[in-house]
Amino acid sequence: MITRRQLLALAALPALKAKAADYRLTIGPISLEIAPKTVIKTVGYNGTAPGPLLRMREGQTVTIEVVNSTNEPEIVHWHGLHIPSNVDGSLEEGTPMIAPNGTARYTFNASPSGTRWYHTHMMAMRNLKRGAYSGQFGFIYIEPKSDPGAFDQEIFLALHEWDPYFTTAEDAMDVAYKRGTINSHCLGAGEPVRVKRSQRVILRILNASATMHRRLALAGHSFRVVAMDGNPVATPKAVDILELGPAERVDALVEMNNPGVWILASTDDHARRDGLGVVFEYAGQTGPPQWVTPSKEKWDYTVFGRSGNDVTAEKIPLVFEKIFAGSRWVDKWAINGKSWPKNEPIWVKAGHRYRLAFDNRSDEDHPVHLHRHTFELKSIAGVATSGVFKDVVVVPAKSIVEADFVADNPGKTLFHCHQQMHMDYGFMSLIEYREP
Ligand SMILES: [Cu+2]
Repeated sequence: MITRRQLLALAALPALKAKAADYRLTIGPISLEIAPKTVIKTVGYNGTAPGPLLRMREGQTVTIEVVNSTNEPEIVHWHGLHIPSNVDGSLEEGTPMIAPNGTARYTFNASPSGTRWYHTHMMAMRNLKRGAYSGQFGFIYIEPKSDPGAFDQEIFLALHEWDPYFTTAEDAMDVAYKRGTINSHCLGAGEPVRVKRSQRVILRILNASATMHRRLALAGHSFRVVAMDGNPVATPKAVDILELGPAERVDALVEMNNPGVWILASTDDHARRDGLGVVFEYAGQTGPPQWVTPSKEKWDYTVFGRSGNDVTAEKIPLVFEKIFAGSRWVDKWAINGKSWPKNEPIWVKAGHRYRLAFDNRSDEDHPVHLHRHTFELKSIAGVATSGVFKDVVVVPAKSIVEADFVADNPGKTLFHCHQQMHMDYGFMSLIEYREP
């Protein structure tokens, strides 16, 4: 006979058992043959790079189990999601690190919809095998509740470079790379993207570079930009060139109306020769892939927005400056005169709207990233705009960009430059919510 007490205990058992993870990522050493006889040895997710595409539905509660099979501490950041600090994947916000050979579980609500991604959030400093220099990156796509989009084929393309090395070309230390890939192969080494005439193809492009800004063209075609950093833009527009700083994403529709074998690649000749490209092949077409020298079209975020800006917000000035650390040494970076971790947090109040005024006084462009929130571009070098929502924005050298965000996700929030060397050397600050 089973007692009532035993019966209750049995009934409670399934509830006690942890929910099975929806996704599992294993961080471990990988060998990636990016071109014949060119094997990159790095660290990646599930044996490859990019890691698996994690597709989820908007609003779905997802659990991701991450196994760290390396001998180094690791952490995974879910880039572009509005999730709590303890699962966002940043040590600075208080997410626990994953111990060497340890396991972590991240449970969160998949939001907002669109092209997101995941990547390691470790510092690399002078170790070019760590952080964003490694193969630890992959796409997340969060399906919107409505509007599945009108397209015939969906292609995810991630840009990355390999074999990084230090250079001292311009006085201070910088990083350069021997090879580049789109997805896991150099231009011409992998399978082409196969398309058919009259198809509408959506390209979801991610610049997963640790440090490089990229311009891309697809010979014989133009891109209709429909979303940036996963968020639909106010004014979708056709352009010849896409420009993406580190961590930026662009979703672009391409009308396959020009049969042939074409190259989508970096507009930079060196980068293209080093492999940063991929072939697009129409069904039934053969011959060597064609490249066409692209136009010099200027990249301008504001063309995808609405002109003008009629909202007001409390201004937070953020001045970016380079601190020369000496010849043949890595420069340091400061926000409002102080480098991480010596700077005070930026204090905000829940529910308030803030205008981040990025004042870049340095001679380099910076892809600055706000965790756990989305901002709306409000002005680019004096030109007022609205309707472009992002989580990374490139602030060009010697210029001012303004972006608004609503403090609607309490908890420690990291703000930093996504250029790995800039982040590692001081270009970082925490935003914290003041108690009401
Ligand atoms: Cu930077």
